[in-house]
Amino acid sequence: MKLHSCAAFIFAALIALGCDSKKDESSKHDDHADAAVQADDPTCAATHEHMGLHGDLSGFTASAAGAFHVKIEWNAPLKASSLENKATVTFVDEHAEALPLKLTGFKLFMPSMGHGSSKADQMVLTQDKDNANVWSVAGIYFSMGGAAGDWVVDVEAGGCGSSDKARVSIPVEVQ
Ligand SMILES: [Cu+2]
Repeated sequence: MKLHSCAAFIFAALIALGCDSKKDESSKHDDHADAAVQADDPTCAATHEHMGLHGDLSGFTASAAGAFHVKIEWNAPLKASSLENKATVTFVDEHAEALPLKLTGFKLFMPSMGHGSSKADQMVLTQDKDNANVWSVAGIYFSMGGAAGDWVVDVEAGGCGSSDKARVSIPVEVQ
């Protein structure tokens, strides 16, 4: 299932720790962080370290099962029959908090014609060193031009042993 299962697991772990005898608050927080990281995938634990910072979801697309929200920012202008196109992919949760995920799929598709990229194998996906929720995608090849909205990207990403997907429209022309 989704990231929620991870959240539930961590929550249970925190409750268990909460039954321990009262010590000073700071050491208790340390215990919680260690337990969360050891008990599960670090990417899952990380989603709980930023609670309370609610940001802006405008520009993001919700995934099919609600596991993440994704935004794709494009270099401009986009050009057909070129490998120079690049994009930046950002994942956040429903509170617009950074959500570290592994980007496992970035598939161009043109729904009106039923085809994708003819050089999809040229793409390079790279996770940002400092922001685990941000990926850069290079070598994006559009087989043909299109008006804004003609092309979409089927994004797939995972964490916590699960994955989810989102179809993101490309809101600019491919020349
Ligand atoms: Cu086409």
